[in-house]
Amino acid sequence: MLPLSLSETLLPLERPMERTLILVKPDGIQRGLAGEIIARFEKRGLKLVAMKLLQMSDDLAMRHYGEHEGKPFYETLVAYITSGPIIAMVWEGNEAVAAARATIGLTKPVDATPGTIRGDFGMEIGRNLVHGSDSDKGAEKEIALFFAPEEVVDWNRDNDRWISEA
Ligand code: IDP
Ligand code: MG
Repeated sequence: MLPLSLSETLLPLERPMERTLILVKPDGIQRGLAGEIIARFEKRGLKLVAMKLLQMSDDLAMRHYGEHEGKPFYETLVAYITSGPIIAMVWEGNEAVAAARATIGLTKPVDATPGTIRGDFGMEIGRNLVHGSDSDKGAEKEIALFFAPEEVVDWNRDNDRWISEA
């Protein structure tokens, strides 16, 4: 196979890339697992386009987890997610939502496959370390809760052609 020409390597990707919101939850930060968790997404081939450390307010937590309002675990979920600092990130890539959720593993860590973040580091559903958007539409809404448009950086990764065929 011919090597890619220089002009091809410098062309921005034409395929629309999906974005997903990832949170390292307070237990991930408290346990010193933030670097390990971030490395999983980075090594997978997702591209980091936004990141910040913050402590979520009740208001932000209720907006982020609005779909769970009324469920028995809602109040404890809001208390958990606001209990300490989190790292919020936007990762980009082909089918980024599905790729990130596969990397994260099932909601209940005991059921999560070893090799996933929750399967390697988690024991209980109420301490499952990381959040990932569950759809493209959901990701768009969630990203807007945490980041202003100008905080999401559009950049070309030099080795993209070794991660993506497009
Ligand atoms: P997900 O994080 O895998 O998308 P969701 O069903 O959207 O899972 O639930 C959001 C979060 O709510 C979970 O990650 C977990 O922290 C918490 N949660 C979900 N179900 C329960 C439960 O039954 N007990 C306690 N916490 C729960
Ligand atoms: Mg969810």
